[in-house]
Amino acid sequence: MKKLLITTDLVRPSALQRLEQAGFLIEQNTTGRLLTHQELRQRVQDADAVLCSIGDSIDRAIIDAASRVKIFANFGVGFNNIDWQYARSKGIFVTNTPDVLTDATADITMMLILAVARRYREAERLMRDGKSFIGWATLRNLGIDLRGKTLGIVGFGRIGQAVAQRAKGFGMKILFTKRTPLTTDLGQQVSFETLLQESDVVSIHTPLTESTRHLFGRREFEKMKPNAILINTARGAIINEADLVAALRAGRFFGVGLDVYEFEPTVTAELFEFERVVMMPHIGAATVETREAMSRLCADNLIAAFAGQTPPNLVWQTD
Ligand code: 8YV
Repeated sequence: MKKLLITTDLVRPSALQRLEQAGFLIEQNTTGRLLTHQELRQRVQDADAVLCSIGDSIDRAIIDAASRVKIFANFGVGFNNIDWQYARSKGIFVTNTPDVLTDATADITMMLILAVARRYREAERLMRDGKSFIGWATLRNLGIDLRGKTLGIVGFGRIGQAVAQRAKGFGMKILFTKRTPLTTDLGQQVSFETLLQESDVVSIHTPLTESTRHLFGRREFEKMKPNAILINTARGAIINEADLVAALRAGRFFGVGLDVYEFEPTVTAELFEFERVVMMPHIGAATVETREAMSRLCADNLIAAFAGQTPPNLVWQTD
């Protein structure tokens, strides 16, 4: 029997069943929380495979302890939580779940853009407080139109492009940054500087790497239009949250929409002070269909690894 440690409760029953049928003996984390580093280190010792989530830090200490592990199958497209170069150097497969969550994440990005632009939170609160419909206050609830506005997409991979497709339907002009040159009908490739200066809405869709950590801080906020909207559905640490709070306090931004946080699962408390900040609990990929598909991909990768095949979603083959 090959022992599979599953650290997360996100995996759907259909995939669990498939894995059992494929001969995996499943040990699931049933604590209802993330495993601590120490618990993880202990539990990987007798595992042959690990299905982990982006909340697990798979660092050198974990990889060294995982002497029998053949594959870390990450439940997520992002894999900044895994020292994959080190794992690879030790002959361990590392896989992720690309493509299947592109639409769900692009959808939630549009949801955040619309929620901030139309001041959804304030309007909703007025309703619940019974303070709406007390006459039409002309200046109350005034949002901004998306048509004719410029959306700057930082990182133009699968999710960035899916956001561009949606935003074009809303009549937005698209600017984007990307490491490699790209000519496309979806929008215009520009420098990061130009994107910051010209966008009414800036949306982040780049992976978290050493070069994108704190890509957004005080200097970048100052270059943006003072009334811009900032959206992050990628990784929290791409934004320096202390600088974000300072910029919000200084009255910058029409509003901010966040699905991810620098110190996840902890949320910087000051962010709750601002009515103009719309926050979601990292639910970009949280739809029934997407979770099902992510579970399926994890199972595909695990099963392939033990069938003498190359798993289909090796992270070092990511474009
Ligand atoms: C997932 C994510 O919900 O896929 C990713 O990279 O950040 C999320 O949308 C997460 O993977 C759950 O582990």
